[in-house]
Amino acid sequence: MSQGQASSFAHARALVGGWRASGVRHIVICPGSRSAPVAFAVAEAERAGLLRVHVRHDERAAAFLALGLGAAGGSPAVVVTTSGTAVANLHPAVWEAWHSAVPMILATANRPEHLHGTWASQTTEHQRTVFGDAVRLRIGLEVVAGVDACDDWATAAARAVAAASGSPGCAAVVARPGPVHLDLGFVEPLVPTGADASPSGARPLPATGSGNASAPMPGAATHTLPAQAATVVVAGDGAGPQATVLAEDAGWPLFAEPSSGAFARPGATKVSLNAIPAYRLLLDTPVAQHISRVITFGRPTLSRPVTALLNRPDVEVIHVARPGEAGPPRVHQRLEGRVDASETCVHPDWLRIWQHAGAAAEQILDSAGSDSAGVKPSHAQQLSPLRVAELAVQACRAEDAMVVAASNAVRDLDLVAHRLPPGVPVWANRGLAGIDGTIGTAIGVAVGMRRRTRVLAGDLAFLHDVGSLSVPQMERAAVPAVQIIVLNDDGGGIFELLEPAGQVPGFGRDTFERFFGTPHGNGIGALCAGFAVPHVVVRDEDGLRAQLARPPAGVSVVEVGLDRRFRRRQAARLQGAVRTRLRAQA
Ligand SMILES: Cc1ncc(C[n+]2csc(CCOP(=O)(O)OP(=O)(O)O)c2C)c(N)n1
Repeated sequence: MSQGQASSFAHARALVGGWRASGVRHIVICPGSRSAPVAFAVAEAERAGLLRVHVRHDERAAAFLALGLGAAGGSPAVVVTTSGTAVANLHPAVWEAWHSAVPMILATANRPEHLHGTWASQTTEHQRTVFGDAVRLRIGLEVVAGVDACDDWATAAARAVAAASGSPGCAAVVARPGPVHLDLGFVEPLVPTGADASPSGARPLPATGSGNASAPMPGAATHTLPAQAATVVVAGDGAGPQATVLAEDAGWPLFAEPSSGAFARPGATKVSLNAIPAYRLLLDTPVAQHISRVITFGRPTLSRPVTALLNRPDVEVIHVARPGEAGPPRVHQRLEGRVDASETCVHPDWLRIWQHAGAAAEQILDSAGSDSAGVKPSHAQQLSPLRVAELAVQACRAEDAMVVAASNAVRDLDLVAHRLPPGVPVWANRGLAGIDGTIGTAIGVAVGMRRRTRVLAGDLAFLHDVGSLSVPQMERAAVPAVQIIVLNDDGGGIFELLEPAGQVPGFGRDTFERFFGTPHGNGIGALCAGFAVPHVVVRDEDGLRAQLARPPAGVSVVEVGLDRRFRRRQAARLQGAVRTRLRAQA
């Protein structure tokens, strides 16, 4: 730290320079007065073409946009906010980033520490620690009159990038990608003055830490598992192709969640034959009784049948973890590093049995829209939700991306995701599986990956994040096509499949509707119109196909009307049909 004058703006400029030098490419900034020094420093960098800047009013939407940008790969995106409640609005995305290991930096402006807890406007003593233990690293910085700490701020910026990226040895609580909080105490003046040096006169940046933003590679250790006939590989969210390689090399069935990234080996042009279609429908059939060992990768939290499998007392669970990742609660062995099998599966029939079972389930799914399987949609709707997911998958090209909301959307996709071209990245906020932030995340993924992106979301997930449709006019042209397919069943369809929709003594359907089904009647088209977002309603397959074939530029919405009660009938009949077919084949 050197003595001498340096303004809030000079410190903010050093901070932004530190981020840039460490590989940050995207800044999401929300308007505010206390954060003005950073706004001007960011404006300067944007003007020089050094950063891509996104402006959002709603800090919750801003943070989910940053989450999507970080999920798209590469360096963390930075979210900049003013002080006070603005900061608390970042919290949902911070939790999601923590649990799904997405790099992200929260840069929150504040008043100097001596004003915290003094009733100074928009200032709280809780801001600096608001995220508790849910950040990998927290750094408080202060501008002190008469002190030039610009080098310290640039160094802190680099440390934040390293910690958010999961680089080891940078004082982060866990060496995994995740959120990092920089709380910035600024003093007046909050805008640049004539005394601030021009950018060309800015001092050279001090040497910065590692800007390596790639996910940490598993350690060098190699573990060899004894091949054993009754093993399956479960690839949860974020598992990656290591799961595919193990399943293929050992000849084991692979149960891959849609956001596992494990449908194909690296470089493969076809989906792995080990990936078992509709695996979750098979876990309630006799073939699953033989499973004695499960190897898990990533975060398998999507379906109850998989959770039940992992909790079966006769099943051994081995989790292949990334550094700092705990694994499922009931795990017999936790391995870090490379895992392979000692020999190929001694019973090749094991894989074949599962492949046949998967093919049978797939046939039933294919007929799910017809009378023959007894799972025809009601008269009120022409399309079943599964068919919508299937058509969305069919429309995807290898250059596209897909983002899927929590609740039924991701579970529908789970049954058809193996039909996506292997190059299509699928993102789901599975860290905490909230229905919030889907639209913001999707825009972030599309912008960060520069890919046309399809989004599958229920109506409540859509409404929850409708504010993310608010993209500043001058940024719209730079957003790739983000086509949001809203499965509108007027409420929470997933609850139709859960206990509250069953017989609950003393309570009837009216209670279910009021507290779980929660019909809202909101006009999705009218909301879209307010945001100048193109919107269409489709009623049949041809209509949906036509829309999927030519998504307009930028954000757009395709609304499909569905019957919520149909969910329960369809789920029961599908499961029943699969069980009956496999029993007949046994
Ligand atoms: C932020 C958040 N709030 C509440 C929930 C609980 N929740 C889970 S699913 C669901 C309903 C979702 O409805 P919708 O998005 O329309 O999808 P559907 O269930 O109809 O498929 C709710 C409220 C949640 N997961 N996340």
